[in-house]
Amino acid sequence: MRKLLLATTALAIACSAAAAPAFAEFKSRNIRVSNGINADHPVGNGIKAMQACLDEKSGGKMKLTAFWGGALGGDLQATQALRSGVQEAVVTSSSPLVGIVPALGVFDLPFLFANSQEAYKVLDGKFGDMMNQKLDAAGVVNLAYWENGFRNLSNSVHPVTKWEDFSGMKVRVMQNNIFLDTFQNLGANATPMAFGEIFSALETKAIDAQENPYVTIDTSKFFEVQKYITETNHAYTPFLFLFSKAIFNTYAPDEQAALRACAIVGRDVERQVIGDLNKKSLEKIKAAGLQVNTLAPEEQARIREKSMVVYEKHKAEIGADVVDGIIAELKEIRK
Ligand code: TK8
Repeated sequence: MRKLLLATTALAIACSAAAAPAFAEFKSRNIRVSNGINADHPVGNGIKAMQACLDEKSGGKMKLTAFWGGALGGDLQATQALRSGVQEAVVTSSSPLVGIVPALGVFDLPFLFANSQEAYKVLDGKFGDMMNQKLDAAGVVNLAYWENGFRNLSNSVHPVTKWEDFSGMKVRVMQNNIFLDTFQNLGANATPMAFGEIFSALETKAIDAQENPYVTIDTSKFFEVQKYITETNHAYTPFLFLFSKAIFNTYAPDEQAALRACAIVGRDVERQVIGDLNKKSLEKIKAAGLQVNTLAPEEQARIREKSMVVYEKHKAEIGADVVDGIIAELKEIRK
Protein backbone atom coordinates (compact mmCIF):
# COMPACT_ATOMS: atom_id res chain seq x y z
CA MET A 1 0.00 0.00 0.00
CA ARG A 2 2.76 2.37 1.03
CA LYS A 3 4.73 1.49 -2.08
CA LEU A 4 1.73 2.15 -4.25
CA LEU A 5 1.21 5.52 -2.58
CA LEU A 6 4.83 6.45 -3.08
CA ALA A 7 4.68 5.40 -6.71
CA THR A 8 1.53 7.44 -7.32
CA THR A 9 3.04 10.49 -5.64
CA ALA A 10 6.20 10.10 -7.69
CA LEU A 11 4.12 9.85 -10.84
CA ALA A 12 2.11 12.93 -9.92
CA ILE A 13 5.29 14.91 -9.30
CA ALA A 14 6.80 13.69 -12.55
CA CYS A 15 3.68 14.69 -14.46
CA SER A 16 3.43 18.18 -13.05
CA ALA A 17 7.16 18.65 -13.57
CA ALA A 18 6.73 17.60 -17.18
CA ALA A 19 3.64 19.75 -17.68
CA ALA A 20 5.18 22.96 -16.40
CA PRO A 21 8.12 23.31 -18.80
CA ALA A 22 6.10 21.98 -21.73
CA PHE A 23 3.72 24.97 -21.68
CA ALA A 24 6.03 27.44 -19.93
CA GLU A 25 6.41 29.57 -23.03
CA PHE A 26 2.65 29.85 -23.56
CA LYS A 27 0.63 32.74 -22.19
CA SER A 28 -3.14 33.10 -22.27
CA ARG A 29 -3.88 34.52 -25.70
CA ASN A 30 -7.20 35.61 -27.10
CA ILE A 31 -6.84 35.75 -30.85
CA ARG A 32 -9.61 37.48 -32.76
CA VAL A 33 -10.05 36.13 -36.29
CA SER A 34 -12.08 38.29 -38.63
CA ASN A 35 -14.05 36.73 -41.50
CA GLY A 36 -16.18 38.20 -44.28
CA ILE A 37 -17.88 34.88 -44.88
CA ASN A 38 -20.36 33.21 -42.50
CA ALA A 39 -19.77 30.64 -39.75
CA ASP A 40 -21.12 27.73 -41.83
CA HIS A 41 -18.44 28.29 -44.49
CA PRO A 42 -15.70 25.57 -44.33
CA VAL A 43 -13.38 28.19 -42.79
CA GLY A 44 -15.45 27.42 -39.66
CA ASN A 45 -14.34 23.78 -39.82
CA GLY A 46 -10.76 24.89 -40.40
CA ILE A 47 -10.81 27.18 -37.37
CA LYS A 48 -12.20 24.37 -35.17
CA ALA A 49 -9.39 22.06 -36.29
CA MET A 50 -6.83 24.81 -35.77
CA GLN A 51 -8.21 25.39 -32.26
CA ALA A 52 -7.98 21.69 -31.35
CA CYS A 53 -4.36 21.73 -32.48
CA LEU A 54 -3.61 24.89 -30.49
CA ASP A 55 -5.30 23.43 -27.39
CA GLU A 56 -2.97 20.50 -27.55
CA LYS A 57 0.18 22.53 -28.18
CA SER A 58 -0.52 25.35 -25.72
CA GLY A 59 -2.27 23.39 -22.97
CA GLY A 60 -5.46 25.31 -23.74
CA LYS A 61 -3.88 28.75 -23.46
CA MET A 62 -4.21 29.98 -27.04
CA LYS A 63 -7.82 30.70 -27.95
CA LEU A 64 -9.22 31.70 -31.32
CA THR A 65 -12.40 33.74 -31.38
CA ALA A 66 -13.88 33.93 -34.85
CA PHE A 67 -16.06 36.84 -35.97
CA TRP A 68 -18.26 36.23 -39.00
CA GLY A 69 -20.09 38.10 -41.72
CA GLY A 70 -17.71 41.05 -41.61
CA ALA A 71 -18.59 41.84 -37.98
CA LEU A 72 -15.08 43.27 -37.49
CA GLY A 73 -15.07 45.02 -40.87
CA GLY A 74 -14.36 43.91 -44.43
CA ASP A 75 -11.20 42.19 -45.66
CA LEU A 76 -9.29 45.39 -46.32
CA GLN A 77 -10.34 47.17 -43.15
CA ALA A 78 -9.48 44.14 -40.99
CA THR A 79 -6.10 43.77 -42.69
CA GLN A 80 -5.32 47.42 -41.93
CA ALA A 81 -6.22 46.76 -38.28
CA LEU A 82 -3.64 43.95 -38.30
CA ARG A 83 -1.00 46.20 -39.81
CA SER A 84 -1.51 48.77 -37.11
CA GLY A 85 -1.42 46.08 -34.43
CA VAL A 86 -4.94 46.53 -33.06
CA GLN A 87 -6.33 43.15 -34.18
CA GLU A 88 -4.69 39.73 -34.29
CA ALA A 89 -5.94 37.87 -37.35
CA VAL A 90 -8.08 37.79 -40.49
CA VAL A 91 -9.00 35.24 -43.13
CA THR A 92 -9.11 37.37 -46.26
CA SER A 93 -9.07 37.03 -50.02
CA SER A 94 -5.80 38.16 -51.57
CA SER A 95 -7.58 40.39 -54.09
CA PRO A 96 -8.63 43.37 -51.95
CA LEU A 97 -5.02 43.64 -50.70
CA VAL A 98 -3.27 44.48 -53.98
CA GLY A 99 -3.04 48.13 -52.91
CA ILE A 100 -0.86 46.94 -50.01
CA VAL A 101 1.12 44.21 -51.82
CA PRO A 102 0.85 44.72 -55.61
CA ALA A 103 2.42 41.31 -56.34
CA LEU A 104 -0.70 39.62 -54.92
CA GLY A 105 -2.43 40.73 -58.12
CA VAL A 106 -0.86 37.73 -59.81
CA PHE A 107 -3.63 35.56 -58.31
CA ASP A 108 -6.27 37.76 -59.96
CA LEU A 109 -5.05 37.06 -63.49
CA PRO A 110 -7.93 35.35 -65.31
CA PHE A 111 -7.65 31.59 -65.86
CA LEU A 112 -4.24 31.38 -64.16
CA PHE A 113 -4.79 28.08 -62.32
CA ALA A 114 -6.37 25.11 -64.08
CA ASN A 115 -7.27 23.14 -60.95
CA SER A 116 -6.90 23.26 -57.17
CA GLN A 117 -4.05 20.74 -57.11
CA GLU A 118 -1.76 23.04 -59.05
CA ALA A 119 -2.88 26.00 -56.96
CA TYR A 120 -1.88 24.10 -53.80
CA LYS A 121 1.55 23.30 -55.26
CA VAL A 122 2.23 26.94 -56.11
CA LEU A 123 0.82 28.39 -52.89
CA ASP A 124 2.31 25.85 -50.47
CA GLY A 125 5.69 25.89 -52.20
CA LYS A 126 8.46 28.35 -53.11
CA PHE A 127 6.21 30.83 -54.87
CA GLY A 128 3.88 31.06 -51.89
CA ASP A 129 6.88 31.64 -49.61
CA MET A 130 8.13 34.45 -51.81
CA MET A 131 4.70 36.10 -51.56
CA ASN A 132 4.73 35.60 -47.79
CA GLN A 133 7.95 37.62 -47.58
CA LYS A 134 6.27 40.49 -49.36
CA LEU A 135 3.31 40.28 -46.99
CA ASP A 136 5.71 40.23 -44.05
CA ALA A 137 7.36 43.40 -45.30
CA ALA A 138 3.89 44.98 -45.33
CA GLY A 139 3.32 44.14 -41.66
CA VAL A 140 1.31 40.92 -41.86
CA VAL A 141 2.39 37.32 -41.33
CA ASN A 142 0.64 34.85 -43.64
CA LEU A 143 0.34 31.68 -41.54
CA ALA A 144 -1.03 29.61 -44.45
CA TYR A 145 -2.97 29.75 -47.70
CA TRP A 146 -6.53 28.64 -47.08
CA GLU A 147 -9.13 28.18 -49.79
CA ASN A 148 -12.00 30.16 -51.21
CA GLY A 149 -12.11 28.27 -54.50
CA PHE A 150 -12.72 28.73 -58.20
CA ARG A 151 -14.99 31.65 -58.91
CA ASN A 152 -18.23 31.41 -60.89
CA LEU A 153 -20.63 34.08 -62.13
CA SER A 154 -24.17 34.52 -60.84
CA ASN A 155 -26.71 37.07 -62.13
CA SER A 156 -30.36 38.02 -62.15
CA VAL A 157 -30.86 39.07 -65.78
CA HIS A 158 -30.13 36.34 -68.33
CA PRO A 159 -28.08 33.19 -68.91
CA VAL A 160 -24.43 33.79 -69.72
CA THR A 161 -23.07 31.21 -72.16
CA LYS A 162 -20.62 33.36 -74.19
CA TRP A 163 -18.64 36.49 -73.44
CA GLU A 164 -21.01 38.71 -75.42
CA ASP A 165 -23.67 37.97 -72.76
CA PHE A 166 -21.72 40.13 -70.30
CA SER A 167 -22.54 43.19 -72.37
CA GLY A 168 -23.90 45.95 -70.12
CA MET A 169 -24.32 43.60 -67.15
CA LYS A 170 -23.67 45.31 -63.82
CA VAL A 171 -21.16 42.98 -62.19
CA ARG A 172 -19.80 43.50 -58.70
CA VAL A 173 -16.06 42.91 -58.60
CA MET A 174 -13.64 42.92 -55.68
CA GLN A 175 -11.79 46.19 -55.07
CA ASN A 176 -9.11 45.28 -57.53
CA ASN A 177 -8.04 46.72 -60.90
CA ILE A 178 -7.32 43.38 -62.49
CA PHE A 179 -10.85 42.11 -61.83
CA LEU A 180 -12.23 45.45 -62.93
CA ASP A 181 -10.36 45.23 -66.24
CA THR A 182 -11.17 41.57 -66.77
CA PHE A 183 -14.92 42.23 -66.61
CA GLN A 184 -14.82 45.55 -68.44
CA ASN A 185 -12.88 43.87 -71.19
CA LEU A 186 -15.71 41.34 -71.51
CA GLY A 187 -18.16 44.21 -71.93
CA ALA A 188 -19.61 44.23 -68.41
CA ASN A 189 -20.31 47.31 -66.37
CA ALA A 190 -17.97 46.33 -63.53
CA THR A 191 -18.46 47.90 -60.10
CA PRO A 192 -15.91 47.47 -57.29
CA MET A 193 -17.60 46.84 -53.96
CA ALA A 194 -16.76 45.33 -50.58
CA PHE A 195 -18.02 41.80 -49.98
CA GLY A 196 -20.36 42.84 -47.16
CA GLU A 197 -22.41 45.02 -49.50
CA ILE A 198 -23.10 42.38 -52.14
CA PHE A 199 -26.28 40.80 -50.79
CA SER A 200 -28.29 43.99 -50.47
CA ALA A 201 -26.91 45.38 -53.74
CA LEU A 202 -28.16 42.24 -55.51
CA GLU A 203 -31.44 42.34 -53.65
CA THR A 204 -32.16 45.96 -54.55
CA LYS A 205 -30.89 45.34 -58.11
CA ALA A 206 -28.23 48.03 -57.73
CA ILE A 207 -26.11 45.33 -59.37
CA ASP A 208 -27.11 42.36 -61.56
CA ALA A 209 -24.26 40.00 -60.93
CA GLN A 210 -21.41 38.91 -58.72
CA GLU A 211 -18.79 36.16 -58.89
CA ASN A 212 -17.67 33.82 -56.13
CA PRO A 213 -17.14 30.10 -55.56
CA TYR A 214 -20.28 27.91 -55.15
CA VAL A 215 -19.63 27.37 -51.44
CA THR A 216 -19.49 31.13 -50.84
CA ILE A 217 -22.59 31.75 -53.01
CA ASP A 218 -24.31 29.13 -50.86
CA THR A 219 -23.17 30.15 -47.36
CA SER A 220 -23.55 33.89 -48.03
CA LYS A 221 -27.03 33.22 -49.48
CA PHE A 222 -26.45 35.08 -52.75
CA PHE A 223 -28.50 32.40 -54.54
CA GLU A 224 -31.60 33.79 -52.82
CA VAL A 225 -31.35 36.94 -54.92
CA GLN A 226 -29.98 35.52 -58.19
CA LYS A 227 -31.49 33.55 -61.11
CA TYR A 228 -28.61 32.29 -63.23
CA ILE A 229 -25.19 30.81 -62.65
CA THR A 230 -22.45 30.11 -65.13
CA GLU A 231 -19.60 27.83 -64.23
CA THR A 232 -16.87 30.14 -65.51
CA ASN A 233 -14.02 29.03 -63.20
CA HIS A 234 -12.37 32.28 -64.23
CA ALA A 235 -10.13 32.69 -61.18
CA TYR A 236 -8.88 30.96 -58.05
CA THR A 237 -8.16 33.69 -55.54
CA PRO A 238 -6.76 32.18 -52.33
CA PHE A 239 -7.67 33.01 -48.78
CA LEU A 240 -4.76 34.15 -46.63
CA PHE A 241 -4.70 33.46 -42.89
CA LEU A 242 -3.02 36.68 -41.84
CA PHE A 243 -1.65 37.56 -38.42
CA SER A 244 -0.62 41.01 -37.24
CA LYS A 245 3.17 41.13 -37.44
CA ALA A 246 3.34 43.68 -34.60
CA ILE A 247 1.46 41.28 -32.31
CA PHE A 248 3.15 38.12 -33.64
CA ASN A 249 6.56 39.61 -32.78
CA THR A 250 5.56 39.89 -29.11
CA TYR A 251 4.83 36.12 -28.96
CA ALA A 252 7.36 33.54 -27.78
CA PRO A 253 8.95 31.28 -30.43
CA ASP A 254 6.87 28.29 -29.25
CA GLU A 255 3.68 30.30 -29.59
CA GLN A 256 4.64 31.44 -33.08
CA ALA A 257 5.54 27.89 -34.10
CA ALA A 258 2.23 26.56 -32.74
CA LEU A 259 0.29 29.15 -34.74
CA ARG A 260 2.14 28.32 -37.94
CA ALA A 261 1.78 24.55 -37.51
CA CYS A 262 -1.89 24.70 -36.49
CA ALA A 263 -2.83 27.05 -39.33
CA ILE A 264 -1.63 24.31 -41.68
CA VAL A 265 -3.70 21.69 -39.84
CA GLY A 266 -6.72 24.00 -40.21
CA ARG A 267 -5.93 24.65 -43.87
CA ASP A 268 -5.97 20.96 -44.72
CA VAL A 269 -9.32 20.43 -43.02
CA GLU A 270 -10.77 23.54 -44.64
CA ARG A 271 -9.68 22.53 -48.15
CA GLN A 272 -11.05 19.02 -47.59
CA VAL A 273 -14.45 20.31 -46.46
CA ILE A 274 -14.66 22.71 -49.43
CA GLY A 275 -13.93 19.82 -51.76
CA ASP A 276 -16.79 17.85 -50.20
CA LEU A 277 -19.21 20.75 -50.02
CA ASN A 278 -18.72 22.17 -53.51
CA LYS A 279 -21.12 19.71 -55.17
CA LYS A 280 -23.65 19.95 -52.34
CA SER A 281 -23.66 23.75 -52.59
CA LEU A 282 -24.29 23.51 -56.31
CA GLU A 283 -27.18 21.07 -55.69
CA LYS A 284 -28.65 23.46 -53.14
CA ILE A 285 -28.38 26.36 -55.60
CA LYS A 286 -30.14 24.29 -58.29
CA ALA A 287 -32.82 23.17 -55.84
CA ALA A 288 -33.48 26.84 -55.06
CA GLY A 289 -34.48 27.22 -58.71
CA LEU A 290 -31.42 28.79 -60.28
CA GLN A 291 -30.54 27.90 -63.83
CA VAL A 292 -26.98 26.59 -63.99
CA ASN A 293 -25.05 26.85 -67.24
CA THR A 294 -21.70 25.48 -68.18
CA LEU A 295 -19.62 27.03 -70.94
CA ALA A 296 -19.10 25.05 -74.11
CA PRO A 297 -15.38 24.35 -74.47
CA GLU A 298 -15.11 26.66 -77.48
CA GLU A 299 -16.83 29.50 -75.58
CA GLN A 300 -14.55 28.92 -72.61
CA ALA A 301 -11.60 29.15 -75.01
CA ARG A 302 -12.95 32.40 -76.53
CA ILE A 303 -13.34 34.01 -73.10
CA ARG A 304 -9.86 32.91 -72.12
CA GLU A 305 -8.40 34.18 -75.38
CA LYS A 306 -10.13 37.53 -75.03
CA SER A 307 -8.94 37.86 -71.42
CA MET A 308 -5.25 37.42 -72.13
CA VAL A 309 -4.73 41.18 -72.73
CA VAL A 310 -5.18 41.59 -68.97
CA TYR A 311 -1.90 39.73 -68.36
CA GLU A 312 0.17 42.17 -70.42
CA LYS A 313 -1.69 45.20 -69.17
CA HIS A 314 -1.00 44.46 -65.50
CA LYS A 315 2.36 42.78 -65.75
CA ALA A 316 4.42 45.82 -64.77
CA GLU A 317 2.30 46.75 -61.76
CA ILE A 318 2.27 43.15 -60.43
CA GLY A 319 5.99 42.78 -61.19
CA ALA A 320 7.27 41.14 -64.38
CA ASP A 321 9.42 38.75 -62.32
CA VAL A 322 6.35 37.63 -60.34
CA VAL A 323 4.19 37.03 -63.44
CA ASP A 324 6.99 35.28 -65.35
CA GLY A 325 7.88 33.33 -62.20
CA ILE A 326 4.43 31.85 -61.70
CA ILE A 327 4.02 31.05 -65.39
CA ALA A 328 7.36 29.22 -65.40
CA GLU A 329 6.40 27.31 -62.25
CA LEU A 330 3.03 26.30 -63.71
CA LYS A 331 4.74 25.11 -66.86
CA GLU A 332 7.00 22.95 -64.72
CA ILE A 333 4.04 21.54 -62.74
CA ARG A 334 2.09 20.77 -65.92
CA LYS A 335 4.93 18.79 -67.50
C1 TK8 B 1 -14.95 37.26 -47.88
C2 TK8 B 1 -14.32 37.61 -49.23
C3 TK8 B 1 -14.94 36.88 -50.37
C4 TK8 B 1 -14.32 37.26 -51.70
C5 TK8 B 1 -15.06 38.45 -52.29
O1 TK8 B 1 -14.48 38.13 -46.94
O2 TK8 B 1 -14.89 39.56 -51.80
O3 TK8 B 1 -15.82 38.25 -53.24
O4 TK8 B 1 -14.39 36.19 -52.59
O5 TK8 B 1 -14.92 35.51 -50.14
O6 TK8 B 1 -12.92 37.41 -49.17
